[in-house]
Amino acid sequence: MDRIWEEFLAPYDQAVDELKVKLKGIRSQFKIHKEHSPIEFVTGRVKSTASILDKAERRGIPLDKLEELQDIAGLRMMCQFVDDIKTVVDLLRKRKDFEIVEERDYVTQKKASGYRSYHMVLLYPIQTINGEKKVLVEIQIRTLAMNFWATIEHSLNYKYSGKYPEKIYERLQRAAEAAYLLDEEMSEIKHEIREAQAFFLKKEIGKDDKEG
Ligand code: 0O2
Ligand code: 0O2
Repeated sequence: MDRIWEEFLAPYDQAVDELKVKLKGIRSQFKIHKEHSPIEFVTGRVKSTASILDKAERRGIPLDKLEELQDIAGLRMMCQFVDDIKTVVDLLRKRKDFEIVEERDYVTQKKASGYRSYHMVLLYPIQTINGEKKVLVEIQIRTLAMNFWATIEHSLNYKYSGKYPEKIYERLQRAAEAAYLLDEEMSEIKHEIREAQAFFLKKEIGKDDKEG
């Protein structure tokens, strides 16, 4: 990679590295408190130079304005259940180490492709030898089912450059529906588990009262 790219991408690398530690730290804190973690796992990446140039061209963004792209630094937070997404969003809104500049809710308003995910765009400050520098970072928050669908669709998109044969398009739509139903089913099970736990807790308390 040439020096200009290296210099340009360094702050994004730093932002992704720092945020990965911080966001994974949220999961660890839930674990320490023996509570259900709304975060299953976290991944992060800096966009490749080829993808940056590609997106800038599609958007008509000149080379001296590349920092306008919101997802050069990108993180993904995967959740087990749909309502964990809201918990994560609320946790991020309370943080003081970055500013949220935009939110896009594709969970309640899925994209025409079938894509579902909650996007947050942050202005994240990094400390450099030349002082503070703020960079845009995109965080995608989604369930494991949403992630499965998006990962498969993303690779197919590469193959067909977004122009799917009718059959594949229909299957992707059906797969998106199946992923949605899977999330619904899992939410139901989660509810059942909580009810069962509450029931047993009540029974235990009742037993203690009689014995005591
Ligand atoms: P643990 O204890 O394994 O959960 P790194 O820089 O090494 O921290 P990197 O390079 O970002 O991580 O790796 P990647 O592939 O982005 O994955 C980050 C974390 O997500 C890793 O966990 C993976 O194990 C986990 N991960 C990736 N894909 C899946 C998946 O499909 N399901 C689950 N459950 N986890 C996945 P850690 O941080 O090593 O910790
Ligand atoms: P990457 O690194 O390949 O994932 P645009 O980027 O023009 O589509 P916008 O408004 O800039 O749109 O941002 P949007 O749609 O909120 O988020 C863009 C990112 O969300 C994409 O990044 C994908 O990661 C993800 N995404 C959005 N729509 C879809 C979809 O239909 N299928 C899948 N699989 N992912 C989607 P990039 O640019 O693809 O980068």
